[in-house]
Amino acid sequence: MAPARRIKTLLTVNILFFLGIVLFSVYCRISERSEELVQVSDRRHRTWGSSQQLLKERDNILQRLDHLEDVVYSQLNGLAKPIGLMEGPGGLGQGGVAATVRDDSHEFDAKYEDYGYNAQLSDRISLDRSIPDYRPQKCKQMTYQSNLPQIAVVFIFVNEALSVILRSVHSVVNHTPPHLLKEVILVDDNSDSVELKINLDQYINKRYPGLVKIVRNSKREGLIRARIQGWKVATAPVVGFFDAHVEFNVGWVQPVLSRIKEDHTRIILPAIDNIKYNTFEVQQYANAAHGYNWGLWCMYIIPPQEWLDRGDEAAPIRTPAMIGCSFVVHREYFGEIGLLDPGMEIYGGENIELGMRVSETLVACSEKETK
Ligand SMILES: [Mn+2]
Repeated sequence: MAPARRIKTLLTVNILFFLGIVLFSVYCRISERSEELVQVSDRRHRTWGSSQQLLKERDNILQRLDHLEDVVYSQLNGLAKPIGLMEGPGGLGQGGVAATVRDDSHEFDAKYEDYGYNAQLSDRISLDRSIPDYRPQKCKQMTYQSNLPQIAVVFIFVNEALSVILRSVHSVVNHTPPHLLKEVILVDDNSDSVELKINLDQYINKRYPGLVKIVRNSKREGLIRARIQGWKVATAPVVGFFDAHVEFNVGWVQPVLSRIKEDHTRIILPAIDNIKYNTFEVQQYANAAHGYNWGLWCMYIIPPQEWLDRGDEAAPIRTPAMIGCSFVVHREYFGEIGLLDPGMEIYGGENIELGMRVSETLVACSEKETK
């Protein structure tokens, strides 16, 4: 039995020795691996560290851009502040809802009387306020060519409130694609107010250099010759004539320019809603054509039967008369047909006279507001 026990002992020793070697090599491998792991995790840590740094740098750049944006905004906003007005989104009258201001001072009453609307309230409503989009639903889905002709927008005024004029300018700039708006022309028909001279000039020259031009009549010419004055200064192929108390809405210009591009002998009347004179609330007006009564006084009329039969509220409406405070025409064509009659002194005849000379269209898809 003794040799068998010896063999057994030797075998056990061998196995233990073998196991020892295996365990030792496993131990070595594990320690190597853990060193590698340490290195890898170090590397990872370092990469993480550098990406942290990148993030920090990016944050710094973003912060600087934010700061720059603030500076630019306050510079721009600062332009309206010295003249007591407000720019930017939000505030009173935002979204075209009724605004009120509690003030029964004499100044308040005087301004009401001077302008026929609540000018003091207007001064407190942002020049960039939003208004509701009352266009027919279908108009919002329509698409237009991108290579439409450019437009010059002419605003005529006499003794209008500065904030109302500037809101007209802001809203047309805000709601017209820049590549389609060649210029805005303000024709001052010899206003008396000082703020419409110095403040308006300074503000416009800083805020819209090169885009907005101011033309001043040295004597009161009346609205017809004031519009002709604007037409003479315009250089864009299409000219739009508006009172300086309007607010334009999104997508107003594309349908107008498309119709004129198709046929340059059309005069287009953008559809109109109402801005209430006392609260500046924007009220929707139904689609209508423009007509006149036996006294040649203008009036809204029901659209023609053929338009009603079509059942398409986004379709343009043919109309026998026009409206003087909102029409767009091809510049050269307007010259060819003899413009507006410069012998006219005041409001009320041009809308019928011009309507008789041309075939025209009202575009329901083009929305803007007036008081
Ligand atoms: Mn008007």
